[in-house]
Amino acid sequence: MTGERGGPASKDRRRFLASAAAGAAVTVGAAAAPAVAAGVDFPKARGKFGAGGSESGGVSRAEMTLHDCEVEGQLPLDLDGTFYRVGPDAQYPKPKAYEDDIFFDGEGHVSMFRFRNGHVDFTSRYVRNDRWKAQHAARRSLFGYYRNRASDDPSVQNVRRGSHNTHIWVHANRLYALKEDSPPALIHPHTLETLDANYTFGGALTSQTFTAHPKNDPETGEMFAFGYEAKGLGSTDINVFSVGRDGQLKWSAWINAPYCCMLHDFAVTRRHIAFLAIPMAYSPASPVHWAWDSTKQPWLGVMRRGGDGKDIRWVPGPMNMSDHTMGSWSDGDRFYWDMDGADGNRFPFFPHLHDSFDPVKGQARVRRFSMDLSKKRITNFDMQVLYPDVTGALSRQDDRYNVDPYRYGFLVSNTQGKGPGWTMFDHQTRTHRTYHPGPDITLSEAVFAPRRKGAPEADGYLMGMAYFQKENRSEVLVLDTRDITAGPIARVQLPFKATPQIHGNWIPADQLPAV
Ligand code: V55
Ligand code: FE
Repeated sequence: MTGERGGPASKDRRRFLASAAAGAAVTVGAAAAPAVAAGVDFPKARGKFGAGGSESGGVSRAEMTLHDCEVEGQLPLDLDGTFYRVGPDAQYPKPKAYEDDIFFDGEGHVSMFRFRNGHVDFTSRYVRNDRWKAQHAARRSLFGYYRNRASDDPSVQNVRRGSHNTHIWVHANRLYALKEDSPPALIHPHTLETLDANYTFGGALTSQTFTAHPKNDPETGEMFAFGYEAKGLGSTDINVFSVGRDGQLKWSAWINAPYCCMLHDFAVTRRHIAFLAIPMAYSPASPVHWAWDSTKQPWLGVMRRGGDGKDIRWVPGPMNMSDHTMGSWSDGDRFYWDMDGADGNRFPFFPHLHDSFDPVKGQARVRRFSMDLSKKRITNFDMQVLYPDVTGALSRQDDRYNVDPYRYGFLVSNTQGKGPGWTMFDHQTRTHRTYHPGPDITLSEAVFAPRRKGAPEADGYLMGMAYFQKENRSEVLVLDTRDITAGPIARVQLPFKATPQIHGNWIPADQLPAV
């Protein structure tokens, strides 16, 4: 997560672990309701949950409706669809004992920019899940550390803690808000009203969890997704499944990870499905569920798509922390998967079990993972850095190519001396171009919008949020992919700072139900 964030939190990891362990031991007492209700007073110190430095640049909390945003430049009149985005936007400050909780634990706040006839309407709403409702009624934070049930207030021990703060996805005319520890929340695509905060496909979903990174197959109309820790926190069980065009659960298989770790994204091709286990592993000693365990090895697991999962081959390989898929494909029995990834932990806010955070090892580059499944014996997976000169995060592609060979990818990059940028890669020529917005402007994830239905791969627009630090407000910048270095063709302006963002998506109007 680079995006709209400040520098890395400068927290003492050991102290964090130690105080967290102590905090966990006194959880129940510490969380008892105060005699005097605390006011809504977010900490000011950078690095504290909800404060200016907790990786997010603070909180927004305001649910907004803005009819007809100011637009500078020329928006194509036929650009018809919605740019959705979501991120953790702390609903309430945490109790003192949990102030060092991480940005990833904020409540999901969804926003949308509806583009039509050269006009753009903006709406933002929190996901009204069980957690949000409980805290709304109590007027305070009731949930402790990220994915740590033991730190929750006694009054919410049986309340779902899913925050739905990571990604939004559209399939079969439905809009989902996603968090990898919970089933999806079903959201109304035009009002952002929460329709079902625990959507289980009519009870058919057996996994307790659902990834934030599904993939759509445009040919079969299926959505592929998975849940990890699918049988409960700490479990190695993975449920991988597809949902048909009709919105019904279609195919399901169960596999096991080599150890319980963060399986944030995955790969789906026409023939294969793959997972990368990384040493961001479950640790009961960590207050925030995960810890970087340098004694563990990454493993790549590849299985046949549509099978029962028994054929999965887990193979070890070089140390890395890769999490976001740029693209993946199969060429016969050969499987290829591009991700942005680093040589070590890239999230300084998760504790280390055996070493300490290394900012050099935390720098990510685009890597290509591959496995030749025709071989009887495979001793290790292959990993190659494709563009050594570009560091960045939040890989994306033209999502119409999720399961097919692809040529173009996008990244939020960072260039020494030039600051943040959006980089577009052409894997065929192994070249790249970068748009740099200039000083004091930070960029969120860039998403791709096809120029029109059936446009060639990556022909269209690249858009995303830019935060203008000096003016403390945000804009959606719209670039033409024919030359992103030319700068925005249009700027959709908000007179305020946008809600924090993890991921977003452009959804063409023909994939949404009529208003
Ligand atoms: C990520 C983000 C999350 C999370 C786990 O980008 C992984 C990775 C915003 O929450 O819970
Ligand atoms: Fe993600």
